[in-house]
Amino acid sequence: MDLELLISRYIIQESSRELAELLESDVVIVGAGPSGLTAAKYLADKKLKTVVLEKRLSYGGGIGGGGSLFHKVVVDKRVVDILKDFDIRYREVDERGIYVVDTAELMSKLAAKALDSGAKILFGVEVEDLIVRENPLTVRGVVFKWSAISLAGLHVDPLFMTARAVVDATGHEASLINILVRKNKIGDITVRGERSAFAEKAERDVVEYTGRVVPGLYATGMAVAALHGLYRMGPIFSGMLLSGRKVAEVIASDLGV
Ligand code: 48F
Repeated sequence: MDLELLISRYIIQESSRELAELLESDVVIVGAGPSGLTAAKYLADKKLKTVVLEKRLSYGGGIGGGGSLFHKVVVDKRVVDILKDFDIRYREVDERGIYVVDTAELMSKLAAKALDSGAKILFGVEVEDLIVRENPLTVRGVVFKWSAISLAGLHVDPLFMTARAVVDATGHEASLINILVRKNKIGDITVRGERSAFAEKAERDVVEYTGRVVPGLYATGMAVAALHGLYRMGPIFSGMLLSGRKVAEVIASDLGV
């Protein structure tokens, strides 16, 4: 048998088999940035079937850009336990509890530990809508297609993936929350858009406001800042990691695990 045939057969067979299983997940996280990847590990640790859908062909979101392309980002002492959970090395640079981490190490280890814990990460998948039910408005999953389809400008119907919890980890875009509000005419939720820089307050508030948006839909990371009109913090990432861990805790509690 030709090797070319085997290559194609096993890629399609194994991907389809796994994808079919993931269509009924416990948690779908949209966006493989720092908050989404952190949430994925802690949710998978709870044995929840967790999948991260990322529209690009790589994980890390805004981490790779570091601070204006410098290859380090800052974290503070509040996340030392999270860095240890992920085996991420850090260097203390200031006695006020300021540390720096390497961007390549941060993004790869967040992803590696999420995968080790059992989460799946699928690249090139764009979420373009939500599955909803009414009274009360509840999110039951996502509507997705391969990113290449939208990049090519093709009109192709998408597919569905159901979940007990969907997480908007799409960053500044807050894609899912914007879709929820725009397509379902929700009067009482407004995406306020993030404010100018006030790093210290932003770092605290983004964690405090992390949580459930409507039943079935949760927000983490900069999507929280966009929703609630919070300040921006720039390339300090403690808030993102703490927000990811918090959303995992909220979901685990809501799902009773
Ligand atoms: O932007 P991103 O890194 O989100 P985050 O976890 O972290 C924000 C920080 O990186 C930084 C910051 C904090 O200091 O300000 O910006 O909140 O990652 C979001 C990911 O979601 C993907 C996008 O490609 C990125 O990798 N994404 C966005 N919309 C969709 C999506 C979508 N509709 N479907 C799939 N993936």
